[in-house]
This record gives sequence, structure tokens and C-alpha cells, in this order.
Amino acid sequence: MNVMRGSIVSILAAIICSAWANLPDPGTCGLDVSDRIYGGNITGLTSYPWTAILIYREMGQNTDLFHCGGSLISDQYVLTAAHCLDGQSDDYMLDRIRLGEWNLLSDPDCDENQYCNEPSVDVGIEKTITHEDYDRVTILNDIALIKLNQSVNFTETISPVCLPMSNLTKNKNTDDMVFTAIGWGNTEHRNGTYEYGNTHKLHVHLDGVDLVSCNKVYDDEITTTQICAGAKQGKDSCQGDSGGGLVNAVDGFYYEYGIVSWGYGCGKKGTPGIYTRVTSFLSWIQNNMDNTTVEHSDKE
Ligand code: 4AZ
Repeated sequence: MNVMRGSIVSILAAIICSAWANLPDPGTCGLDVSDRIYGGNITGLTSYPWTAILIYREMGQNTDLFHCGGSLISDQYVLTAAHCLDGQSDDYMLDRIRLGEWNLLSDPDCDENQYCNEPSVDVGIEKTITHEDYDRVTILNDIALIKLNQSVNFTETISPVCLPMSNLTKNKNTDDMVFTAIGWGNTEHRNGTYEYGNTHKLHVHLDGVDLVSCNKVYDDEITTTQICAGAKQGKDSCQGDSGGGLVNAVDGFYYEYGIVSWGYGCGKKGTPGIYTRVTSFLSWIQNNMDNTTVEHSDKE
């Protein structure tokens, strides 16, 4: 009987795992070995190893421009905000994605004890997939995938974040969460150059804010497909952090619950930042990653 039950469980697990085979399991994803952002702190050298930075170029210029982040969710896909891919033209284009970055101005990156990371890795783009209902006026469905033109090897500084796909993680009440936002966006000290917001990867802790309170500030514009977080004086994501992750650790592994989207200003007391709610888009993510099977209705 036990043997039978065991084999039924393995068969079920195999079906479920094969349905999500292109997304890694917790333990492969969500690792953090160490412990823009307004009011943030510089992260550890190897912290939040899924953090990607999008690199843009202007036609005929050799300068890299850093205006958005993203998160590695598998060995070939980066999750970001649709508005990070909006407004491209022949003159201004997303050029490539950098993984394993910490300090934009040095390579390799080393800490004060001369411990150094492996050099960051720049990867080309095979294609970008913007949500078909992304609306640049309401900024709803602000989500996009970037398929890299090669699969990347996972290292100490490059590994994916988990998506909240299990019943436990996807049904958690985000109003009670203390999230972490990560990025190179503008800080209170530097109002952003044209090139980047902040040199180092920063993180800040942000409380979830319920939709009713959030909509008092945002005139009922915010929907259940978004998360509000922050609202403490001086603590926020900001311009340049867009596309990056709003994460929460569950049982020791990090899950991406939100994507930095927009907000009224940055770091204003009582004004939360707005994030795309990842659990509202799990099917969209899965359906838009290549080589997927379709039998995932049991997971959402
Ligand atoms: C932006 O402009 C932006 N305070 C991102 C996040 C927030 C505000 C603005 C949230 O990309």
C-alpha cells in the first residue's frame, strides 16, 4: 500500500514537475547566500543573484545606459516590466542584459577584504515578449519577458529567483509581507545621471500595503493585478529600478511577488510604490516561455 501510494505520489510529482520543467525548483532558484532604491543599503557582493540589469544604447553612441532591471527566472529568461521595453526606436534600443553585476563601475567587483566576484556576464537578446494588454496610459499589465540568446550557467553570482507557483507561496497574503526591492535606480543622494541611478546594487525593505489604503492615495486606479508596497518616508524603489523584483523569502528561498512598475514620486511618506503582481500573470509567463507543456491548470 505504501509502495503504491509512493508511486502515485511520484507519478503526480512527475506530471506537475514536467508541466513546469522550464522553471527551476526552490533550491535551484531563490538562493541568497548573504543576509533604486530610496533609503536602501548596498547589498552583499553575491546577494540576490537573479538580479539583471538592462543595458540600452543610443544609435551611434558607445555609452551604456542603465534604466531598468529584471530578474532571471530560468537559464534563459529574464522577467521585467513592459514599460522597460516601451519607447524603443531605431535611435534607442535595448542592447543586452548583464547578469552577476554589483558595482557598475568596476569589473571584477571586490569587497573591502579583497574578496572578488567572477566578472559579470553580458548576454544578448533573442527576443522580447511584452504583455499583449500592456497599457501605457493606465500602466496595467506592466510585465514582459526577455529571452536570452543563450542559456546561462548558474554560479554564485548568477542564479534564478523562484516564482510563487506552489499553493503555499501563491496564496500568501501580500498585505502582511515585508518585501525586499533590489536595483540600481535613483537614490535620495543622487538624482540620477543620464547613464544610471546608483553605482552599486541596493536593497530596501518595504511593507505590503492593502489595496483599499493604496487606492485612497491612487484614486482607485490600482487593481488586484498590482501590489502596493512601501509608504514609509525615504524608503522606496525609484526611477531606474523598474522591471526589478519585489521579493519575499518563504521557507528560506526567495520568490518574486512583484515587478517594480511606477508610483507617485519616490520615498514620500504615505505614498506606496506600485508593482505588477506576479501571481496574476503565472499563466501568461508560462505560456510565453518556449518549450513548455500545457498541463498546468492544476497549478493555478
Ligand atoms: C519609475 O519612474 C518609478 N516609487 C519606479 C518606481 C516608483 C516610482 C517611479 C515607485 O520608474
